[in-house]
Amino acid sequence: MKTYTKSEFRKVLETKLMNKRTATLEESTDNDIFYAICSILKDEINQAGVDTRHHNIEAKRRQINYLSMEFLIGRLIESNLLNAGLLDVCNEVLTELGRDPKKIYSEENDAGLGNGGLGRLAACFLDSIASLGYMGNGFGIRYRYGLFEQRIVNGTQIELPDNWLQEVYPWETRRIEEAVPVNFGGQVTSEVLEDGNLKFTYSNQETVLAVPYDVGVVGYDNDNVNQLRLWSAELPHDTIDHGDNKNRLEHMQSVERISGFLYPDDSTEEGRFLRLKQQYFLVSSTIQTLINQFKERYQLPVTDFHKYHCIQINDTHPTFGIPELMRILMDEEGLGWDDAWHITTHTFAYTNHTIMQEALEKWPVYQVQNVNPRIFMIINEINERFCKSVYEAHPEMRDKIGDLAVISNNVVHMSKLAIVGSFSVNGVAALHSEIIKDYTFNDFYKLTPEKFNNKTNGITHRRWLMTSNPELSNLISDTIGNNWVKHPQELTQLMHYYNDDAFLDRLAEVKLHNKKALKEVIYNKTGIEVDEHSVFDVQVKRLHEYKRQLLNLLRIIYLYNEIKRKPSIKIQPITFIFGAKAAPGYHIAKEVIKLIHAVANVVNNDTDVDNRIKVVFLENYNVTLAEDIMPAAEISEQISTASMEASGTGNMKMMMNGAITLGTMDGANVEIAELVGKENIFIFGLSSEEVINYQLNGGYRAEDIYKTDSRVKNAMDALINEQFGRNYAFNDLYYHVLTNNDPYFLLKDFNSYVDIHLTAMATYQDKRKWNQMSLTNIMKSGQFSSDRTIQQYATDIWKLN
Ligand code: 26Q
Repeated sequence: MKTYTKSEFRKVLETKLMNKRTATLEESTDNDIFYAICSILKDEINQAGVDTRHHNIEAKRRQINYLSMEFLIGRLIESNLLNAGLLDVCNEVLTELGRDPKKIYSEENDAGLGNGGLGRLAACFLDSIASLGYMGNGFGIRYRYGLFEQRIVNGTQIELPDNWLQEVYPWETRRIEEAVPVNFGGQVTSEVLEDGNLKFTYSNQETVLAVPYDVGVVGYDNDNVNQLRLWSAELPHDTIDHGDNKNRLEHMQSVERISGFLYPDDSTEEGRFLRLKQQYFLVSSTIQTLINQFKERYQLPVTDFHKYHCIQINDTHPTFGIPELMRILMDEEGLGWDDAWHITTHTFAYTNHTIMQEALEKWPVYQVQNVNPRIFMIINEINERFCKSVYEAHPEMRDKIGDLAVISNNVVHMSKLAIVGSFSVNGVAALHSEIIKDYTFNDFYKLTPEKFNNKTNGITHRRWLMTSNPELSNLISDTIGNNWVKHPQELTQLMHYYNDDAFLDRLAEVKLHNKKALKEVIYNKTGIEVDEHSVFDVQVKRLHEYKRQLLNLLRIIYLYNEIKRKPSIKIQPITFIFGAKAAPGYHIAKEVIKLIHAVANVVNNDTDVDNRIKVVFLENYNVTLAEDIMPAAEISEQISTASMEASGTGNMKMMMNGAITLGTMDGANVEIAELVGKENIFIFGLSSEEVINYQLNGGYRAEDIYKTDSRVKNAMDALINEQFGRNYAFNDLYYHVLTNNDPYFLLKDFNSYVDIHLTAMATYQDKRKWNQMSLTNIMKSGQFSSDRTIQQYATDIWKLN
């Protein structure tokens, strides 16, 4: 991509302002300048994107296609500037013009097309795929409304629509000429042809037009530009409505609802027909496109498709891609079942992100039939052939066929379909991948052990260190040079500074600087004044029972009551920072948000506490807010019930920014602990084995702990004794824990949590030691760059090398 001197950049900026916004530099608003910069970038991205495409087609490169219902990409301006090599020059020019670059970049709306970890992972992966120079495109949905905007009113979560497209989205290009029809519903009939084969005909289907909007994905310093293709649903122009205009308008609206909004639910199975339609909409439009492009661009027979394509499905949400590819290969390309099945099962690879039974997707047969009856027929056939093959080839597994079946009790089990139709099944952290093999999908593992593998998640260090924490990034480069930028594992070079007091002091200064910046953010958003010298203890993630924000609160309540008991007690000042959205229908999660606010209200204003503890809830936690929080974190709360968090990625973001993890041996925490060593992490609580054993044996007796342990009882009783709210405000939480026998082991882990917290606070008193721990975490975090993760996918699964 082009490089610019400062004067060149200033000049092109002026030209863009004039042409696009009819404004001079002097009179232009931040918004004008933002769009002008985007336009400069987009010219570069478009050119490099075309060159990339030509080169890829010419070389007939093998490609990875990442299908995901979520892409939580956040703002793109800084990461695009960085990757295009223009961030420094742009910052300098803006500063010289007397403009604040940060303010200008904050003109961009977050593209919040995801719920949490899974969607953000997809975004990090795209960045790494492009930055490693691979040919790999993302496919998702251009939701008109992204994940809801959270407001807190009187301590209660209110959901507002996320109107991210209100202003022009500068990064997308609509490509109506590449729109494809997606067919829903209707009937299927079959006839026997002369050659004995069956021909299927569809009738009465509803056709929806899938219109692509492409967003360039810029690789770091390599001129490689891939695409994120987001599909939008429209009524085909030639649709005839037998009726009046009002009818047509309603029809149009019902079609556009398909890409209308992202389902804000990652906890419970939402039996919603529209969500299912969205899933088919994504895979049908994408796979039609891949087949068409392959034939057109590579001029090869469709039977070679799998030699040039891998399709990675991000959890089971795009699993209908498997029967959809079968449908296209058989009904449209005329292949027989066996050839189509060979191609399909050599194309798809499935990533699992959860082992929680209630989060494994299951759809009633009639709903799948309604979405597309031909797709259901194919799933049914896949199931029958699969069960038959187990019966014949694995007599020892015959009594397991009922558990293995893709369809049982009139329900389609998406994970089973995904496993049967894929050549690779991976978990997202070492522990999680073992649990999948040993428990969740153990029967499948016995049948096809070679499919199962681990790919521990990662995060892009370009966004989560270089652009979000420039102070730390610069300190690192000043110290060890900038080799680490392209080889993040080289961060280990920092180990030579482990005993360098001057360096450790600078590290501490950077943290303090970032804490002051977050203090500002907190004050502006909440009016709460926090002490930048207090420990910043952070738990930011979706609100879920298994993530145990409630355990964090019970610990805060315990500390508070200790202070009340003896106000003169010596304690390390702490700021507890929360950020979390709750699914709108998730009552208990919303109660926890209320409790956070109730506790904050009491603790922050109690004169006995004397500002030594502050509790802060930052509303509308999203990617942009995370970029302010991560650099300032000192303690990273990763306290899920062991075995339940598949990986976690916030843990990696905070580690990379020098926070110390305080957590359970769950998900990727296990690998963090292994890397940094026991001395550089605070681990507590039950092990995953212990949790699973309790679960297999009907749980433990929560009542007993509650009755016999006074620390537990005191903390729990605060929920019902009106300490934090009148009229039994938190009865629901209290009874939810006790009458359900505490399925997330809050009470069981409470004491070890309180104890490890005290250990951490004692450790904090030794500043030098703490800085060394922080340094150790930073220097080992290169392992969690998504570049490492993508390298492993590319080599082991996608075979791109
Ligand atoms: C399914 C059906 C209907 C409606 C919604 C859903 C749905 C939506 C989103 C189910 C699950 C999700 C999201 C799951 C998720 O974010 N999982 C997280 O993935 C991360 C990346 O691998 C892990 O680090 C986290 O541990 C895991 O919880």
